[in-house]
Amino acid sequence: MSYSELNLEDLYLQMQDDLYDGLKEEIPLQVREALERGQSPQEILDEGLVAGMDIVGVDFRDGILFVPEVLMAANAMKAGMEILRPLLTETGAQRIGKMVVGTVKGDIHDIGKNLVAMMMEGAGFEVINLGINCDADKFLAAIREHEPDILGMSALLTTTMPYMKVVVDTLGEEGIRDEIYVMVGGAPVTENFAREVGADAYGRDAAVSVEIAKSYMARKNSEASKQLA
Ligand code: B1M
Repeated sequence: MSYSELNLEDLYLQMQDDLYDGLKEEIPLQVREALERGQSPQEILDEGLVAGMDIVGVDFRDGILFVPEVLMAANAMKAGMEILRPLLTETGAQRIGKMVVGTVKGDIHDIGKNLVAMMMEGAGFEVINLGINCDADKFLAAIREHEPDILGMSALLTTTMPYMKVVVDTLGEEGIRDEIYVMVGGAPVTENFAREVGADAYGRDAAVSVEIAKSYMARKNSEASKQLA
């Protein structure tokens, strides 16, 4: 189908509908159409892909959709994100820091975490994306190997979010907690919860996470230059 005849509002509604129906061949066509009309990647994410996934989330919660359908919707969303990936990651921004990011143990949700990773890359961070179901040992090994400035953890389930504390505590036991800035995020995570698990910051969404990470790097660099002076 050609989407050029739809007005912008209908194009986004179609994108939401097709994401809901898991039509992963259609989503990239619609994303390209929106880009051709001058829409920014952020607008396409917010108005089309994330808005569609929000509807999926509500119907999943209410027992109208089940895991197989939600998985198809997730794959359709990923197909759209693949079109946006180069636009979000290749901005030519100067390297400003390094981040290790992963979804915690027991949790396989990765769409939001991948979005955070892409936007961090676009802002100039080198990102080591550990994937899903990461235990404390995996985070620890990656921190030792890559020596990042920031550790990002994602959790989408109320049953897996407490694992963030296990990771933070492990960093403490290993004596490296003070060497790394810990950010946590994911739908059930809150500012209070972030404090409770001993994280340094809560990233409400990908854009906010990027801003928090950038201001942390600015503080870190200015402290380092004060010490040199
Ligand atoms: Co899941 N699931 N799911 N699921 N799923 C939720 C999370 C749920 C809220 C749905 C619901 O009931 N309404 C519910 C959790 C309820 C709860 O814990 N209270 C739920 C459930 C119950 C489950 C299963 C247990 C279902 C079952 O098997 N019976 C199961 C668990 C599997 C497991 O992990 N062990 C399950 C499985 C799945 C799928 C595999 C089918 C699929 C995941 C596919 C994938 O990710 N590859 C899936 C999906 C897609 C969802 C919903 C519908 C959508 C999640 C999503 O991708 N959102 C979700 C409903 C919802 O969240 N409302 C749901 C879009 C994404 C862009 O947003 O991930 O929030 P989000 O990320 C945002 C911010 O949160 C933030 O920035 C992102 C971008 O702005 N952020 C960070 C995220 N991580 C960050 C890290 C940071 C900073 C910011 O670090 C610095």
